[in-house]
Amino acid sequence: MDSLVQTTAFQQKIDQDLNIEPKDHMPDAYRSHLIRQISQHAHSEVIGMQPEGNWITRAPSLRAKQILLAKIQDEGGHGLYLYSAAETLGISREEMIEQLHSGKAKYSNIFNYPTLTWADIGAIGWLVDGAAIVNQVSLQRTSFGPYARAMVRICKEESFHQRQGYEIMANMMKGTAEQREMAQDAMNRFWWPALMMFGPHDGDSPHSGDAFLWKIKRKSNDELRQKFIDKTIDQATLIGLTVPDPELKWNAEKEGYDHGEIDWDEFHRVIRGNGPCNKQRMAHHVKYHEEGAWVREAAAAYKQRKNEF
Ligand code: FAQ
Repeated sequence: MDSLVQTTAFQQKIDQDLNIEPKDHMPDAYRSHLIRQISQHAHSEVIGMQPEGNWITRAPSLRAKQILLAKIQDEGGHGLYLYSAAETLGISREEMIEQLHSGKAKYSNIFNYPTLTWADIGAIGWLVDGAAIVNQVSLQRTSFGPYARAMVRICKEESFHQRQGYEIMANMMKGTAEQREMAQDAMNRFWWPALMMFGPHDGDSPHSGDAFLWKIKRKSNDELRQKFIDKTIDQATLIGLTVPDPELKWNAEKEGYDHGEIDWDEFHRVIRGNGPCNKQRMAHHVKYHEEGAWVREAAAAYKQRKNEF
């Protein structure tokens, strides 16, 4: 049970914009809030390797294949930093994976959509990494030290990812009519799910109250979504892509775009497990996790033996 003195000291630290470190006192609710968010973030990075992995063998050139391989490997690395950051809060990697497999822990809605063409790899890099960066730049100032520090490196890598995705889209838009159509189709399918990545509107976001009190979140779901929309529209226009939202309109007063209504039924359907690829993503993760058991056992045995000498 937290004493009043400890809780006050914790909140004072937060109010002074000081980082909370793993050995510092923290309320149980802060700890569990972070475990939920960081582990879900880690799962997203790792599950996010699957839709892109689908195109490694079919990348259109050796250069494209090398870049895609490096990007996917980066995403695996991001998952590892994030699992490590969550472990400092007292949960084991095994427990986090168990929560993922049982459905207790979520991962980002976006990775439950299929990658049907090469242009989808462009759309993922440009839109999905682009949305992830907007969110993660703000998380560099989150109050928990290990999470904030992981974000600094992750953001640097994500910005390469965003550019490689944009390069794919820009090249396709300079190509044949069929390639342009493919790029537009990818944009049409990924735009709305990318907006959903920022989570429900502020008034419908149950975790935001605590997240702001504890400075886990520095900007709200809607603020970040707006930032992403405003910066992405110019990029789309520049290469000739149309944003699939007829209600999109510049609002001079707020100096940002107004947009059409997001389909929240679709969002909830997908995050509850009923998106186009949820079952496939999880079955794949479970299969390779089970097949990899011998690697984990060997690594643990090696570590134990090393400690004995
Ligand atoms: N998907 O009260 P809030 C990437 C859930 S990394 C699924 O607003 P919160 C890199 C939420 O968990 C992308 N579920 O929650 C990459 C909660 O349910 P719960 C991942 C979502 O936590 C690129 C409920 O709705 N990034 O893409 C989503 O305050 C390419 C109520 O929501 C992060 O995870 C969603 N989109 O705000 C990798 C960033 N949104 O937990 C590979 C860190 C909400 O009670 C390839 N996370 N929910 O069961 C965050 O910033 C926050 O957790 C939010 C949600 C903003 C996602």
